[in-house]
Amino acid sequence: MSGETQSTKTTRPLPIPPLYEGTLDGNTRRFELTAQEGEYEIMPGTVTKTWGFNGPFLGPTLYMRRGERIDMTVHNELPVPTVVHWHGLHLPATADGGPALMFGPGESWSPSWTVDQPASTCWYHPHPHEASASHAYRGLSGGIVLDDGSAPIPGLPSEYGVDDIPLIVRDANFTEDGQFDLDNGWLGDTLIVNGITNPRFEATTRRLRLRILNGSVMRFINLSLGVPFTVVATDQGFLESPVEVESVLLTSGERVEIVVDLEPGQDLLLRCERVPDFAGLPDEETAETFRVTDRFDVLEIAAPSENALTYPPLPETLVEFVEPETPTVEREFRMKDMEINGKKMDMSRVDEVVDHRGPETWRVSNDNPDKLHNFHVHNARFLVQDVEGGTVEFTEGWHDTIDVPPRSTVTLLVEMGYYPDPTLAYMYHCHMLNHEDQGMMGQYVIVEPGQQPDLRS
Ligand SMILES: [Cu+2]
Repeated sequence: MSGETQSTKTTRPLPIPPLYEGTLDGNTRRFELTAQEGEYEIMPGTVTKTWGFNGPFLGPTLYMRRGERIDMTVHNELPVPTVVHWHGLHLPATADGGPALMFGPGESWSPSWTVDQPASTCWYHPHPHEASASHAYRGLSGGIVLDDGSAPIPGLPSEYGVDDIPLIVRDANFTEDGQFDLDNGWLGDTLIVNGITNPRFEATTRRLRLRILNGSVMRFINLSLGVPFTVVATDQGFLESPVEVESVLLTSGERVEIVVDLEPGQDLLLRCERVPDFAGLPDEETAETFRVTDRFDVLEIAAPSENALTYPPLPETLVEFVEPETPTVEREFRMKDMEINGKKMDMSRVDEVVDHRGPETWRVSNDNPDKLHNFHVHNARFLVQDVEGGTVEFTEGWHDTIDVPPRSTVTLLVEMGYYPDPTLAYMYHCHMLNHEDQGMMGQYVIVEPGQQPDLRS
């Protein structure tokens, strides 16, 4: 688990999920995904029964471009109902993949939407009612590279699989015969990157852009390289300016894009280190139950050769920051004991109604002194405006998932996609998927001004 066995362990080349660009027909991009069972060698020499999209484990990285229409078809070849949520995308509720849209074995689901948001790294994973954790745990997740057609940023690596590398990082527990242990808690003692343990990436360039997703069901991952690196994007796209850091904490569901400069002859080791200050938990014992004291090797990065491609410096401004409007509506969300505002998820209940365009202020609290929670809003992006009572490590930029440390209140400026539909809800929830499955989730419905929600039954 910790790095002490590093010199003796066997590495394998980092698998790169295939980039799936779909089929372009005019302005429409068509994708077909099949959720299926399979087998995969996650650990060398051990065959594990897995689930994946268009393959045995994980899924392809989907490429989408702003302004295009997406025609998606998802086939369910699993033995159980599922549905797929496009985490980070702003789209109509009919396409969002909430639990009301579950479809059964042998059935298909064909949502469509128009891509209308800035460039970012998003992802997709199942969102079935009370079963999201087990679907994601078995391997149903994949990345989304969203391109907004802007001019390339000088010095920013962008060749997929060469210098622009997706990393899906997650943990798991295995039974003695090498199968996913679904009965032994959701925090595992094995770290998996792009589907395998102990990966190694042979760099051929002097700079890498790593698009990192914490695809864990529950685990917080605190990443460090032993050298400073540069954050260029959070969940919902580029920062206004690059930020140099020593480490970055991702709660489950969060993404970050980092730029790493490599020196010939100097291999690097991406590591998951202990989360500082027990992530806000009161003591080491509680911290151990959430496994934020664990340490793992994540990825060996082999240095490039002397004549490898070099890059110009990153610009001081990555994107122009457009100041959002002033919010006119304020809402409060208190997370405690697997409930939000004292209620567990009820698919027939509308918790919040949004009847306007423009941003809102959401004050999100974690009222459990001894439990970790984070918070994800579907069909939205938000800025962190204030944190009281705790520390959120990286507050710059646009997010869709954020740490809400014990006893803290995080104030967010939330911009939702405005797609009025009184019949279907969007979700907000703790993205520690076992908490979500236990009911720590609520529903909001977007309507025209004056309209009432009328959920389909
Ligand atoms: Cu939680």
